[in-house]
Amino acid sequence: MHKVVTLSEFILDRQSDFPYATGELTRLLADIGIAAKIVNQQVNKAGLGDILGAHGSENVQGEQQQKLDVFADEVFMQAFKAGGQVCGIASEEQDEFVAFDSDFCRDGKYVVLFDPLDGSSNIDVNVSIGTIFSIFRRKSAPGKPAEVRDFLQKGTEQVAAGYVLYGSSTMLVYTTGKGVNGFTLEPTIGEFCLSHPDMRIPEMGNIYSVNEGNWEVMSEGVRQYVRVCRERELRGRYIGSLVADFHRNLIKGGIYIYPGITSAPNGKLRLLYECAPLAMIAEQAGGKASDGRRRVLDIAPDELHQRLPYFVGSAAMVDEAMALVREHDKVEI
Ligand code: AHM
Ligand code: MG
Repeated sequence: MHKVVTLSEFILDRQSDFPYATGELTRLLADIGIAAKIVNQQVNKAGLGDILGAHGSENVQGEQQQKLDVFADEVFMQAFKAGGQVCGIASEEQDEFVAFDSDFCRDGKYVVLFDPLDGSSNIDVNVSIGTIFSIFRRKSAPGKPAEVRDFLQKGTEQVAAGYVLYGSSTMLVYTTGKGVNGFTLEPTIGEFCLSHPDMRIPEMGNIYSVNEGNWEVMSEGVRQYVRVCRERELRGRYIGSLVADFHRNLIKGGIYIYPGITSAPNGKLRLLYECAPLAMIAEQAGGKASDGRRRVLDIAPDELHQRLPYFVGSAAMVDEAMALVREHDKVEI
């Protein structure tokens, strides 16, 4: 029998990757693993909400059923608040960043930006959803409340990034800039176990993921690339949950595209807690991520909830899409 390596063991073993590490990032990553397990438990019984509610007995506090994305937001936020390594967070669910005001948290070295439950329109129909997170070292001085500049950092500054996929099994995939590793939750022991060590995305894949319902409102460059994919008879696969589409393409090879469209020239996805963290994972696995002109990780954010067109996945596919976008969409570089 192989030795099973749990997430906590793995994180501890890797602490020495950071010569000056004091264990804070290690603890922070471990806290993310715990929050993920709590959210997973609720996600797995999402469909039971009404049944249990009707019986009235299961919700012991007699509380109203909470929306799962709000629940996930609170679970992750509380985990970061309780850990003491994080001085503030920003979340898709909250308009402004939150600076944690206890003395304990003000000393925290890190900020976390996250999308607590991405693809939430898929919750009610039992389709995979995910959590995405991005961790930066703060810019402001420790001991003071977090400031907006702590959050508006380029993707290249991320110290760690990852996602949790609540799918047919639950996985946590993360990077600290030294490759990508994936862990699968083993429900019988309640632990994430290393299942996908050193993940690499194939240079070229045969999957393209784009909402072709947007065909009429996407740019000619993107259409040209989609035509190339169709001519090659690649597989069109679009779940509508970024984490799930990204994860499949990471393993099998492929490209995910959410382009700018007429009504939303910057597309739909958010730079800081959707695009940049997955771009770090993609690059660490040998892939690429671009907004059509620029490497996503080089983009300096202007605001917390900034959106951008997104092309991510196998390096050769992203390059080819970029070449067509440059040729047909007359973008300035
Ligand atoms: P959300 O953050 O509101 O859940 O939106 C993000 C999701 C992604 O997971 C998914 O890839 C995309 O929106 C799907 O959008 P569309 O339905 O426009 O194709
Ligand atoms: Mg989202």
